[in-house]
Amino acid sequence: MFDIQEIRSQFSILDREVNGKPLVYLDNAATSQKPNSVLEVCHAYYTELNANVHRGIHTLSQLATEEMELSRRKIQKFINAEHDFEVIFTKGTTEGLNLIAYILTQKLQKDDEIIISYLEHHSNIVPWQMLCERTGAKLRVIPIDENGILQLDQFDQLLSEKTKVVSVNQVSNALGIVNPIEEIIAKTRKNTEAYIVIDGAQSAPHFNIDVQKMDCDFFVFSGHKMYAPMGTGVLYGKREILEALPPFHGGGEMIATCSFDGTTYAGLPFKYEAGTPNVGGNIALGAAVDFMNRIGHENIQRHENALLEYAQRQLLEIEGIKIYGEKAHRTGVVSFNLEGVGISSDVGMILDKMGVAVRTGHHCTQPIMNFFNIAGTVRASFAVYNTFEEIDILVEGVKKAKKMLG
Ligand code: C6P
Repeated sequence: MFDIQEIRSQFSILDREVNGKPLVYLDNAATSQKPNSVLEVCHAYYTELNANVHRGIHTLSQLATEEMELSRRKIQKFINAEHDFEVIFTKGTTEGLNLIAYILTQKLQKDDEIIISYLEHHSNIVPWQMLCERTGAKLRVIPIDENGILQLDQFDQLLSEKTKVVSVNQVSNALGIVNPIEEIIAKTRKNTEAYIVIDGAQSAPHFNIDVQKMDCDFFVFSGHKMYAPMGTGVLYGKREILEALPPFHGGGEMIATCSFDGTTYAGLPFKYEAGTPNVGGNIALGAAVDFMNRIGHENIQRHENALLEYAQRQLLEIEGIKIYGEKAHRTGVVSFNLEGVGISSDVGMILDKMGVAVRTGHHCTQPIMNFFNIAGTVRASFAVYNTFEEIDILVEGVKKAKKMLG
């Protein structure tokens, strides 16, 4: 039974008002709200358990370690990784992608190629540009058509024996487009020996993830976009690949032995988890996974897809509205502009006065904005606790903005 009011009752923040109006939170692609069960786990950690992990003989340290490792196993199940030590805690997608680009440095040479797509977040562009600077490799980009859909025939032409990395997102944050990663991965495997990296920042909150079925080498996502605290995230990597590659940060926890003559590294996952981790956050990420499992992926997806379809239908009734990626397969996001309204933030400010939180601007995807020759869009993005009534308020707000600005 999918009971939206019961789900909403788990998020205290949804009861608050903004500018004298009930909060309508539609900025979930930036970060989701956190259910009370997750907040309670954070509170309980700091009031009952707080200690450093993997270091102490004392009881609290051991209990904290057990809880964090339990959370790792929950995440392992959540993404269907083969081993729990293939789950590396990070502080988010950005750190995960930078980590991968850094540890691949020795694997790339001058004129090797890295393929990304036009739909990438800056986090999946800049670390690869930095890797190109370090190695002399070249960045290649899968183009999009006017609907924002990746041109896979062009991808075929980009693939060659020079391709050493293919890194794409499963869902675009700016447009919500679901990319055909199954096809991208199959083509890459067939034609190259490239490492395959999937940015799951916008898919993990919505989809059932199965990294073994997907057959990617790396999968990264952020906890804070899927009901967990800020500063949490996961890097999944295949065992044999992580074992063969060098560490990222050096420091405590990631060593087996350390002397002035040299250091040997710990096994997985600790080799990639230097320093004191975000113990409370990582435990709470496990609670966020529990929250999503209790509702069920199918229910989450069905509800969010219905919201998206409803929002798109209602918004398209407004004359002069343009929805980017309107004809593409999308999830969780509707991104639009109003004819004659040049600045998306003006619309965002009017919506904010009505209690509606959306994101405006380039959404850290300037290449997409340049492609459509715009400075930004208004982006409404959905989570499992959003309602059809909230979409009605959004649409009313957009109509009002059109009247005031158009
Ligand atoms: N997108 C958005 O409003 P971090 O900031 O490390 O948690 O995630 C970075 C990131 C990487 N890839 C994709 C596809 C993303 O959507 C994001 C974050 C947010 O769209 C904040 S810019």
